[in-house]
Amino acid sequence: MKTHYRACNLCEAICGLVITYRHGAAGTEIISIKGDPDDPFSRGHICPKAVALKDIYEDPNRLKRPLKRFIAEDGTDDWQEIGWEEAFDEVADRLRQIRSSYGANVIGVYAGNPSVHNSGTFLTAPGFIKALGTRNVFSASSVDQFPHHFAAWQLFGHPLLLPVPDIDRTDFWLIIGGNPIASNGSIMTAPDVANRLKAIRQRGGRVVVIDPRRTETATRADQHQFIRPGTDVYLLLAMIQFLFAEGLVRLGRLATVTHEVDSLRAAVADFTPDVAASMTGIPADIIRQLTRDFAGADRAACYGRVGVSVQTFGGLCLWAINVINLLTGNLDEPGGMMFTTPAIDVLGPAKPYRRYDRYRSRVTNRPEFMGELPVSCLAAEILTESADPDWSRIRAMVTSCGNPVLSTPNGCQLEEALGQLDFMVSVDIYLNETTRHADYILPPATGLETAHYDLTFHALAIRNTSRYSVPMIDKGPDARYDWEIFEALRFRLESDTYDPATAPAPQDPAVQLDKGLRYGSYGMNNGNPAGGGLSVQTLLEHPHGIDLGPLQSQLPDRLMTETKRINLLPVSFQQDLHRVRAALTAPNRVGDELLLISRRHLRDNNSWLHNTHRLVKGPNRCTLQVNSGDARRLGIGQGQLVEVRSRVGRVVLPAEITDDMMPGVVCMPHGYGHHRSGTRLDVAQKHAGVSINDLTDELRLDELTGNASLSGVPVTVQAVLT
Ligand SMILES: Nc1nc2c(c(=O)[nH]1)N[C@H]1C(S)=C(S)[C@@H](COP(=O)(O)OP(=O)(O)OC[C@H]3O[C@@H](n4cnc5c(=O)[nH]c(N)nc54)[C@H](O)[C@@H]3O)O[C@H]1N2
Ligand SMILES: Nc1nc2c(c(=O)[nH]1)N[C@H]1C(S)=C(S)[C@@H](COP(=O)(O)OP(=O)(O)OC[C@H]3O[C@@H](n4cnc5c(=O)[nH]c(N)nc54)[C@H](O)[C@@H]3O)O[C@H]1N2
Ligand code: SF4
Ligand SMILES: [Mo]
Repeated sequence: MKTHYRACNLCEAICGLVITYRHGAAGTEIISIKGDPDDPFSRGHICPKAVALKDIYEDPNRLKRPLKRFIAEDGTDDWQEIGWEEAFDEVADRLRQIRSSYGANVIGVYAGNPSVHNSGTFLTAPGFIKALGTRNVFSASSVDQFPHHFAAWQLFGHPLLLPVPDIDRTDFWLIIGGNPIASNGSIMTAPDVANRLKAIRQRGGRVVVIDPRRTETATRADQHQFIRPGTDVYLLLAMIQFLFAEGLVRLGRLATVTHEVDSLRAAVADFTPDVAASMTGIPADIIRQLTRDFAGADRAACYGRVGVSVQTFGGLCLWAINVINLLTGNLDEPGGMMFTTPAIDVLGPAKPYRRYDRYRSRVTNRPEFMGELPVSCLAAEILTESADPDWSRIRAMVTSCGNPVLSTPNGCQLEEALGQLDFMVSVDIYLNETTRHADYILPPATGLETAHYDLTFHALAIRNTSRYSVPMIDKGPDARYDWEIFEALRFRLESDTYDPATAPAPQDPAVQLDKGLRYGSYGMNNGNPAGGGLSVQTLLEHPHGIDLGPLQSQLPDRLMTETKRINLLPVSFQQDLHRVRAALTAPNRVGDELLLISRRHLRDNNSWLHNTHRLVKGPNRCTLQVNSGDARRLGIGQGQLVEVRSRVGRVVLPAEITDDMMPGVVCMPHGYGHHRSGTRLDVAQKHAGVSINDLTDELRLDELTGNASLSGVPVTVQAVLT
């Protein structure tokens, strides 16, 4: 029996694992997967998803060789396995052909969430996309954290300069629109968040949760307030207004680099707690008390996540959250919101960031941000013909690590659009609701078969840490790593005379990672002595990972704004306040409408871990949670099937009556809807559920950032009479 140590790459918590296994005649047998008590960061914690690494490895549905679509004799579509070189040649040929006939922009790209959980993809997919030369790049970022990036860019000068809550040292953790007990934390890598949260309370601190649902996190907090979905901006503006009105502003150390304080005070003057109360449903006295408590705490962190990001005022919400931390002296201070000093810094050298509005989406005229267009616009870009031959519709798609049919708004529309493409290729390990539309699927080695360094999540962690994982299982000669796939395609796209016999072999990402470590803040080649300094070799000698200490204050030096100062009220946010004012007079709800929000469950991972029996067994989790008062009014019984309708679609699912829901709000998980035909997901199909994104609306988005507004979708709910 052998033992292997690695970091789990399934979610942002990057827990250390101890895996025991043995090699036998029938291949590798994984005996156990447990938390690694010697990992200084995760301290032995794991969640039930970790065992999925075994299930994915063993899953008979997981693809291992390229699949090509063909038309069978009976006229139906079918798939055949082909060789890798053949697949690379054919895919690259088709992409080149399409590009030379219509221009590069007719090729669309969608990169999904695991792109940031795989260092091979993270390092090589951008080079491939650049070689395609298209502007039509989309990703899961615009159904998730675009507002975080936008606010970070505007305030601190770079979209990736994201502050994280220093929860191990805080006395007051205000959580708005996040449920870390279920999600294990996001834009806050904090393994074992439950014990870290408990520790705050044990040392006399407070945890307050603002959420339309009494979540698993809310029940562990000192205080929970329901909030009407999509209205957080009023709460946050009122907190800023009240901080000024009560003289609670303490800029502290950052006062000298912070400007436009008076403009901010004037801009928020009319957003009082009373105004906020009428919009949010939170009593004004509670807003005042919350603001006083937050400002009065020695060390406080106001943290917002998906719930405040995927809404109509997501950009303003994230801006306001940063502003509240700044005004109360909690930005860049221990126990507040801090920046990491990662071992490998992905931000690059300080230079003005200009990747915004360099071009716009053709049909919807939305500005580019970080080299991407909002994914809410993708279906329209495929479906809308253009008279302009230079600006054709998207005719081909490349997807990688993504399942946008289930994860982006109006999934049915996107599904229809994907069906109208001339060509599609997916880099993915499953034949699922999205990749079934492809002509070729290229499945990389994954999980236990790969080496891994968490470039993204070490950079967003609540402590500075570093850890490198080597493959546990040899992928075998028939498989390819993700970086081999992207590099093989890039080489072919870049050169007209590509010849595999003479072409260079793709470079193993370990080389780049080693360089990043060696020349990084703790690197061997960066003034840190050999032995003490980091390199891939040092990390190999420390298989449980290395703790590099608590987060350090680093402003103003770290600021990447051109002025090296923080403008509290950038023009973009100031202008967007007009939208907030206009919405004040719009009705909260019309007639019988309820507002739909999403939820995560500890045993789900977006859309893609439903093919493991261990994670889907038990009671059906794909239910519509409804408050008991609403259920009574609508004549809905516990477990009864209900029909939910929105502007874009309808779904039918069982009701779950619970007073954990705010009255007027209903809730569904996302990532279900596996009833769609043509997939190879034997287990998931038996636990199909329905997709919330057949209800979410591609026309609802945050005008400022282009992020989808998935929260607070107006729906009607009706009992299905059987
Ligand atoms: N209504 C609603 N919708 C939401 C959300 C919500 O809260 N509510 N959340 C949004 C958020 S935050 C996100 S991030 C998105 C996620 O949206 P997506 O990223 O589009 O969806 P996932 O379900 O994460 O899909 C992951 C895909 O990657 C594949 N995969 C897994 N491992 C690998 C690998 O190693 N290599 C490759 N190449 N592929 C792999 C899986 O098979 C799957 O197809 O969903 C968003 N959609
Ligand atoms: N188990 C599990 N873990 C995951 C994932 C998963 O699918 N399953 N997905 C991963 C991904 S991709 C991400 S991005 C992270 C997300 O991590 P989190 O942000 O912690 O994710 P959620 O659990 O969706 O929490 C969002 C909360 O916002 C609330 N909410 C909805 N609308 C509003 C609103 O208008 N205002 C306020 N104040 N709250 C609102 C919801 O009720 C919910 O409790 O989780 C990651 N971890
Ligand atoms: S919390 Fe996340 S990183 Fe930790 S074991 Fe679970 S899925 Fe893996
Ligand atoms: Mo996400």
